[in-house]
Amino acid sequence: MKATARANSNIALVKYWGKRDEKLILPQNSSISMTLDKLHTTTTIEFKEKMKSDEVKIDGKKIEGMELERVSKHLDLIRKIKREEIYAKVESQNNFPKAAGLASSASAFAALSLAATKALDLHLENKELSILARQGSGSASRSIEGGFCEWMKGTLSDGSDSYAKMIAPQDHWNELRMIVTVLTQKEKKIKSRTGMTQTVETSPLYKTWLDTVENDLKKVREGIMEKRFSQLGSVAEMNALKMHSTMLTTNPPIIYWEPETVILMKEVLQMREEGIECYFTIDGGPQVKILCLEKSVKKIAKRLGELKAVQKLIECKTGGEAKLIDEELF
Ligand code: 2P0
Repeated sequence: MKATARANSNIALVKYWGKRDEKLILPQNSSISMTLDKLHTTTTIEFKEKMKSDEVKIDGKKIEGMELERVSKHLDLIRKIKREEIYAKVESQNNFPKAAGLASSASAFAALSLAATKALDLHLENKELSILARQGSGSASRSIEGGFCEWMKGTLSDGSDSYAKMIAPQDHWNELRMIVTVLTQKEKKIKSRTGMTQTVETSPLYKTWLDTVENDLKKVREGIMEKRFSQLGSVAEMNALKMHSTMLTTNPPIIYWEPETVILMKEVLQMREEGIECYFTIDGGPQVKILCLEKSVKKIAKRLGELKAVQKLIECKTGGEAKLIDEELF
């Protein structure tokens, strides 16, 4: 009744922003992501007959309140499949700062879903695992499979057709890189979940987001499949800017950027003007992720290294699927 899983984080190239069903976590639009090989969550879980409730540690710290409730609710879904009321001890370790806009909930709920179902001897296919992970955190649906994934929004009200599938494998595009910059490690003030609801309800630009996202999906899918870097990068960058435009225009406004974020965005535009081809993307936090090809990594890293704003750089390639591992956290 014990298992350990490791799942990689993923960064969306066409973003998920807004739900049509908050309980089942069904999105307003489909999204496409790149799995990252260097950012991951490892989770060990053990179900024990004698426990009266779940006990969860994240990065060495016991969690309580709403955070614990969110994990327990997810485990309830798994207990329901198993039809057994049995609680668990969980330990989870991220190799990157939690809640800093590096998508920790994606890798976390993917690893938890895989480890918990294995520990209870439930053998779920990737599709079912993605549906399960989605209900913990939408973006987690895209961290079950590796490579490039598309989370199809689906149309059914029970969510059974809303899951992510791999559209290109890990080794599809070996030259592609995503450089993750860590600019500040402050925890963000507005959770994605709250931000999304507020955006759907109040941003006058949200309709434009939905009207244009299908075309972005088509272009990004094509950019990945045909390895057209300029197409992929420019559409992904514009998609991130459009998402942030919907955030900025909510009531009250949501600004995930810090001054350092803008410095980085401008640096990317400047490098591009000088012929170093790269594009940025930004999620629900201040960090900037830079999409580029292997041949430009050194030049870009040198430029970023000269900026005071940058605390850390993590050079990522496409990562693999979530998997069970032998190394246990306890
Ligand atoms: C994404 N983000 O596609 C988008 C872009 C942030 C910006 O998915 O409420 O933590 O748990 O479904 O998955 C972050 O949202 O939100 C996210 P919930 P989640 O990666």
